[in-house]
Amino acid sequence: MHKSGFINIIGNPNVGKSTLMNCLVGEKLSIITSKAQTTRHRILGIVNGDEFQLIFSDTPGIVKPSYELQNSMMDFVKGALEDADVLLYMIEIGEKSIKDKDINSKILNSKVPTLILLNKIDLSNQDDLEIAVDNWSSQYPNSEIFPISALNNFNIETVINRIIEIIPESPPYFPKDQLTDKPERFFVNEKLREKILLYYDKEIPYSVEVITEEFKEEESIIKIRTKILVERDSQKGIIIGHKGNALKKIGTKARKDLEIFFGKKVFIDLHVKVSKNWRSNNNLLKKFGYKN
Ligand SMILES: Nc1nc2c(ncn2[C@@H]2O[C@H](COP(=O)(O)OP(=O)(O)OP(=O)(O)O)[C@@H](O)[C@H]2O)c(=O)[nH]1
Ligand SMILES: [Mg+2]
Repeated sequence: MHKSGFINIIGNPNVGKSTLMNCLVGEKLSIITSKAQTTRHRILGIVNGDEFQLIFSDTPGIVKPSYELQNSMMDFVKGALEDADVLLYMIEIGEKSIKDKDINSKILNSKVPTLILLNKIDLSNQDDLEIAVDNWSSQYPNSEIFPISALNNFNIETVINRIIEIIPESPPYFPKDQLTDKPERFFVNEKLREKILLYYDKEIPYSVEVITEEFKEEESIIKIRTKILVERDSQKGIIIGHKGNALKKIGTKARKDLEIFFGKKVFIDLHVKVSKNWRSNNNLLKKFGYKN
């Protein structure tokens, strides 16, 4: 008997969805930073066993959209609420309730088995944890609550075993050696965006899009050409920095990570371009993979 299922991870920004995803898959598929709205796409991570295939979806954190890109991000979340075999609703210690009314009623009335994952318990203590678990179990009697630490790989095995029990009998949806639905270029873009989130402040990371235009794998090296888009001229100068030093720094950091990820030497040719208000431009959002 073979089982397969779509297991979708949703929750507020910064609760640790991507940390969980990488922990489950055992690869650095999703980028992780301490800034909210690190994840902008829906990313599949596939875990294969002899008798099961678990297709996890990492999704953007739930926000009230204030520009078109955020609308698209929320469409990824809505999609993930609709097509799950198992929903993983992630919360972090300290969170008391689900603030978004629509999502709250979806979770309350969900016909799909829902596991509430109470994350970051390494930051808590036994007493507070018990209070938190009681609070969530009484609010969501139809869901199961699992205290976890995605960062420390604590109690993750229990969650996986429960998921395997729940998912239906089905042949695999993807080839058994496939890890994700995203192409190699996507991971280049994301790695650069991770460095931009880490090394620039305020609006900069949120105004940036990264597009890899060329990815040429040769015998001993991968040659990559990538464009960093910003919304305004002033942001271009900030990204490049004095004598180009800021751009050089993130390029080098991204390259080193990508060499490990791809297991090969990498060369990146980086350019910065202004694309006025790309975050609100439907055609560009479509081109960048945020809309169908
Ligand atoms: N202490 C602690 N920190 C954690 C844990 N899991 C994640 N974090 C941290 O929380 C921050 C956010 O983690 P992410 O995995 O990027 O969170 P996310 O939910 O994917 O965030 P968005 O993509 O912005 O929605 C990072 O600094 C992680 O290191 C945990 O179990 N314990
Ligand atoms: Mg994330």
